[in-house]
Amino acid sequence: NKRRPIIIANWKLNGTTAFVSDLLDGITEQWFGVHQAEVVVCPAFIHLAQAVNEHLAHSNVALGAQDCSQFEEGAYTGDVSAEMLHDIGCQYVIVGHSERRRFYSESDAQVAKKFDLVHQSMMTPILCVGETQEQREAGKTLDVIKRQVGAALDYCGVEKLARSVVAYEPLWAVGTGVTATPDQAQEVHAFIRELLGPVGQAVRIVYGGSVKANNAETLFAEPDIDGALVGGAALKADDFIEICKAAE
Ligand code: G2H
Repeated sequence: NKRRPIIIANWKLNGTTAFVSDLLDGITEQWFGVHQAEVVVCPAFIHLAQAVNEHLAHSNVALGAQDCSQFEEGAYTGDVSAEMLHDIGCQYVIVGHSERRRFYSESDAQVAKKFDLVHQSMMTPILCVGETQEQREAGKTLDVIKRQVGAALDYCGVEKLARSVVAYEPLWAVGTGVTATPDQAQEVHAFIRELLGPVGQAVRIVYGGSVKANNAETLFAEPDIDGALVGGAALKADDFIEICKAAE
């Protein structure tokens, strides 16, 4: 396929300014070894400006945020809008991460609004979908995926999906050390591509959930896995760069 691989680092709730400097130094120093994959880093909101100013302004590493407000602006204390993220230099925003859905009860409708606002602000959303262990065991995996992708499709239309990244993150594999097998992931990735119809061929669908340097290559060998959303293993530059190289 002709889709360019994309590897996204989701740093979650980690780091200090010193940690962010060291990690970005490590990534940019080893960057010459990554030839093909597009690489995105998603620090916490408060470290975004630092990442742009100290490191990313002069590199090919793209910047993403881990979330954004479902509102455009106004009296929503604590929120950060898509427009603010664009203004500071973000190109990507993760929406609907399983941790947002799980710990903050984000609904499909809220995720769809965020997805739309990211587009309106000229950035690319990374739409996360995935089933729980119970849903998988009950044979409901594809129904759940269809509902989650369908919410964004119904609200925003297929043209916006065509200009997005989708991340499949089975909840039972997120931060647990258990990775979906390449077959399990491939089945869901192919299903998502099918849901998107003809435009699906151009959409990058990445896998997330305990991706490590030692399992990345077999995942990326699957025809519908176009990269990864990496949490824990993205907190060390060496490990993260290994994963980026595995996508070449
Ligand atoms: C899934 C993933 C990145 P981890 O949340 O979003 O994290 O690689 O630690 O499972």
